[in-house]
Amino acid sequence: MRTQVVIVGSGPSGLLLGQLLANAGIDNIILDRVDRDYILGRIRAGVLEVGAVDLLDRAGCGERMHEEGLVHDGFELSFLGRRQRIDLKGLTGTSVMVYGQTELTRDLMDHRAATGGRTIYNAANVTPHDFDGASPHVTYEQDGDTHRIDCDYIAGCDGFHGVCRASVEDKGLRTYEKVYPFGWLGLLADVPPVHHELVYANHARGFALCSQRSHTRSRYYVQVPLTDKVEAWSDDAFWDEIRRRLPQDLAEAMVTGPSIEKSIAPLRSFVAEPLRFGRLFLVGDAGHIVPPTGAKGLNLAASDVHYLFEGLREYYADRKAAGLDAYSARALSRIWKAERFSWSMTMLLHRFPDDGDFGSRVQEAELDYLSSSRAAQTAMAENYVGLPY
Ligand code: RFL
Ligand code: PHB
Repeated sequence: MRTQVVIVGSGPSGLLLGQLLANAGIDNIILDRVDRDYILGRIRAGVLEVGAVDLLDRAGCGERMHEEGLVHDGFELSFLGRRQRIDLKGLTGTSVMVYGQTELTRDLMDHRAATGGRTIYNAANVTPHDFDGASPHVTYEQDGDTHRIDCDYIAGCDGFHGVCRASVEDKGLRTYEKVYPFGWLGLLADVPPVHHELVYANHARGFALCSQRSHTRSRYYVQVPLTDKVEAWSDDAFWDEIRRRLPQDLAEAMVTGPSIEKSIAPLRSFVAEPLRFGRLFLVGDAGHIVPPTGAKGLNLAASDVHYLFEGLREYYADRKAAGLDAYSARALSRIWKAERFSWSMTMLLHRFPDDGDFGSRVQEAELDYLSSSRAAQTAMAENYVGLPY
């Protein structure tokens, strides 16, 4: 087989890139090691920046998001029993869109299927070859046969545990990493959200987040030790714990119900540099991870896709490589700012076992300062709604 761009990974970055390329007349094939239902079973992000919303529109896949997504003009911080609203719209003129990654992925998959895009699921042992030489190609195995796809470029959209970054580890890749000493236990339930906006809670028992997917579906999280096992958390234990971490009025208003999904995710900050090795590009989680506190993971995947798509489009339209040459530096400049923001939100809102009471008091002072300073709120709001592409 031959195509212009092989995309490894059928998550949000691979699908978004594939659709933008297809719309621009650039042929591409997506390979994933698992199948569509497995990918759609993963419950992940829920907040889209305006840049990600625009990109989904440009891909031609934004219709359901605009119908069913919820536009949020602000969010709340809670601490010491108090609640402080961050007025995103008032401070920045911009809002965010609450729309689940699962739904966005489904929209992209359906559109790709309807427009005849080629996706190969259950492709085993996907391997990129000769991307620093003259004949880049990707091999994979399926039904006992090995297949080969020749191409011009390879987009590594295969997530944190993918093969693309692994294949450049001995080629001058540099990595930066911070692992946090706790995880998030998340619960999804068909109950109305406790509040119409998201609430991020700093509490002596640990962080909590009240998020949502719709007016009837809620997504809640609590900080837990990494040693906790999800099987040991009953739904009742979860509901009791999150209520303890919220101000009394919210705790009393919370509607509980059986979970649809429950899982524990570790928190990590990670950046790989550079993001280009010859004709191979790293995109989204393949190149970087943020802790979910700032809701930036999916949004960074979208900005990477934007930069890479612009480079590829320019290359195929005008045979100019300037955009592709600039991809790594442009993407990393935005990535590091989102890394900084996600790290600072994580440090502000979680209990760190080694930081003791001093750490808690410093957090409280910062939250108190935020409550009284429009400048501090503006800085937080600007980063939360997303820095410009
Ligand atoms: P994805 O979504 O991980 O998709 C990668 C795809 O590549 C496939 N793949 C391979 N295919 C072929 N060969 C291989 N060797 C392959 N290895 C992997 C995988 O099957 C998969 O389909 O990466 P992408 O597209 O870059 O998208 C990034 C986002 O998914 C990610 O940034 C966010 O979901 C991060 N994230 C969250 N972000 C938020 O903003 N808010 C959240 O609440 C939030 N929760 C989460 C998350 C990420 C999690 N992970 C990665 C464990 C919760 C979890 C559990
Ligand atoms: C979510 O709804 O899953 C979500 C929202 C905001 C975050 C993290 C996760 O910061």
